[in-house]
Amino acid sequence: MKWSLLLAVLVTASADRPKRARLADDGVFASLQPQDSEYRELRSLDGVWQFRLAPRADPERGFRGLPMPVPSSYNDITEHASVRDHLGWAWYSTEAWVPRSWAGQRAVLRVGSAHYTASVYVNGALVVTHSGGHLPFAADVTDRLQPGQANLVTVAVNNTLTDVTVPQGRTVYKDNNTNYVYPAGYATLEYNFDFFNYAGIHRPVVLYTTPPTFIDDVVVTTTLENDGTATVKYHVSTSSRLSDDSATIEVSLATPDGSVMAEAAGSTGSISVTAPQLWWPYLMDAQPGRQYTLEVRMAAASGARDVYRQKFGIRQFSWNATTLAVNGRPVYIRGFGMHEDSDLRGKGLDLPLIVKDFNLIEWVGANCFRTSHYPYAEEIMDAADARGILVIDETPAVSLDYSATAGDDRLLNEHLAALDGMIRRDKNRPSVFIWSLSNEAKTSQPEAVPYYTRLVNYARTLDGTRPITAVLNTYPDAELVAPLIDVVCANRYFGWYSDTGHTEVIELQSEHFFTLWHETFHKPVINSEYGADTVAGLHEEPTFVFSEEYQTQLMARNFHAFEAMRARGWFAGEMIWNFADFMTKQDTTRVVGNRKGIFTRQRQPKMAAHLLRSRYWGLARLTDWPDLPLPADLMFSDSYTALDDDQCPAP
Ligand code: BDP
Repeated sequence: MKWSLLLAVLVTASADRPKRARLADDGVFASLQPQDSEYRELRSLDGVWQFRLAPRADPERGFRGLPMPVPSSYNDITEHASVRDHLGWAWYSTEAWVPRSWAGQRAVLRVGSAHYTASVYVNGALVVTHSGGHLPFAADVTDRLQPGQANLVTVAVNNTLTDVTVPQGRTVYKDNNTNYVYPAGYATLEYNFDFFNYAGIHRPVVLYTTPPTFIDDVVVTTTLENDGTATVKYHVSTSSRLSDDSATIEVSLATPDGSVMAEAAGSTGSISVTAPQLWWPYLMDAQPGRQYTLEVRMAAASGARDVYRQKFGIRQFSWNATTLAVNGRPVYIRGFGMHEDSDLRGKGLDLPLIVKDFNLIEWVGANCFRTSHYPYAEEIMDAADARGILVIDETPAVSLDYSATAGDDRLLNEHLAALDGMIRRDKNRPSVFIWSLSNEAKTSQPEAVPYYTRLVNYARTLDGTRPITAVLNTYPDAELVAPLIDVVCANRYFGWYSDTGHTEVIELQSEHFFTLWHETFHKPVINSEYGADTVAGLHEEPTFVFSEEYQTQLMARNFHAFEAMRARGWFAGEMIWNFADFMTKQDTTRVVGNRKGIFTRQRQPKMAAHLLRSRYWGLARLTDWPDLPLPADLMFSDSYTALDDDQCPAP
């Protein structure tokens, strides 16, 4: 490893460190997922990179060279609390061999995500800066890469959060505290959101080629017609490094089993599909997640050729004041709030974990999750598309307080950029059902109205085919943003954060609260979070907080209310918090993380998982598929879909 070159980068970096640049300024469009094709070559740079932390007081000096896996959060990989709790810049580097055959091609370096601010250098030259974790960014590195030799790739990431990052946080300097004594310059990062601020290169890093003139973006939308056919509309954009190269486009459409059924020419077009094989959610059809492929072929006057294969599903979402529907059939959400989180890798991409999580989602019989509280990896979204799991796709705007930035648009601009990146990245995904603008922002403050008006309008200009939500934790009488959105998602922890220990009030309170949401705003209402921290293996009967019995009892009480409201037609779904236990900052209210998982952090079921499984399968049978055979090993009957007082007696 050329440490001398890395140190040179470290030294120049402080001078040349970007202030803050939008992707459009110095990056390239990163929304098309990189793929190999007959005209493109994709190389993974994942592996063990060299890693150094920069001391906060002296960011030019890296120290402590360590091996570090990419992708992964760096926090839990070493034995040092100073790495776990590091605040500021961290430097990664690796060498990437580039074959001679890449000469004459356009080359792109793409980072799936890095948290929070990142600066990327190739052979010591800055090629792109990006702020915001959870979304991809890329740079055209054609002029920086040296084909036929090893190239030094350096990525600096900084986990510092401020009042104008999304999410927000702040560096608190404590050495002038009058009550406690601290070392000089002592500071910590403080934030209000309830998950660990993991940092590092979280998703794959790739180098890929395209021809000099290339396919830059593909947008596909589908509508179902009254005569049973479907219309597939597409739009292809191309770009060129050459000054005046013109390109022509041809497309062919392949069915889910791979047979080509239609051809068309032109960068914009519309294809009619008879007897479409619709994309359905899991347990709504025997074959959920069916996807077509639009093969896009480009031929340029210069002789350049490019091919990109875009998957999509033929399906249509609709919504009104009470109901959400897929392909004209009402859908009731049986879901989860989740996190990208696991032992050792933190928020780093982990394929065994992804496949296991989807196996568990299917095992439980869920049909939806929310990407709480940030857009998830493309590999997770691919699995949702393929397995028919609906997704509420959420920006990283968790617990925002925009009143702190009144009169300053930087926070809104950062939020808009994240929304833009998320919608552009995920627009073609059949699984993405609802766009969520934020989680638990201060939506009863007057500043919320102009702020959210901008967000909602922007989201609607990018995509008019899906409803919009913002996940709320206010009360209906104080809420100001709900009139702007299509679906009310509300979080509320009856029997946990209020009336702790008293499950007997849940049914009454839940029914009252969610009914008020519907009566006030006349929109479909989803309970987007409810739950209880539960230490796996802790048992208490009669129930006591933190025991497995308490979690299941709290759920059963909620199910009573959900059933009553579901019968009224406007209650559109339930999403338990959380799929699995997850890490948080150290806190007196968290016993090594948030324990509201139905599964442990290692993905083993708590008692609650079996209960939820019986409810979700029972619901699937009631709402979507009357003859659905229930799994033979289901532990309970599907009684929680048809509760009566004997099954859940009052105390
Ligand atoms: C909700 C938040 C979520 C938390 C949860 C909890 O949306 O991020 O983890 O509370 O306290 O308010 O468990």
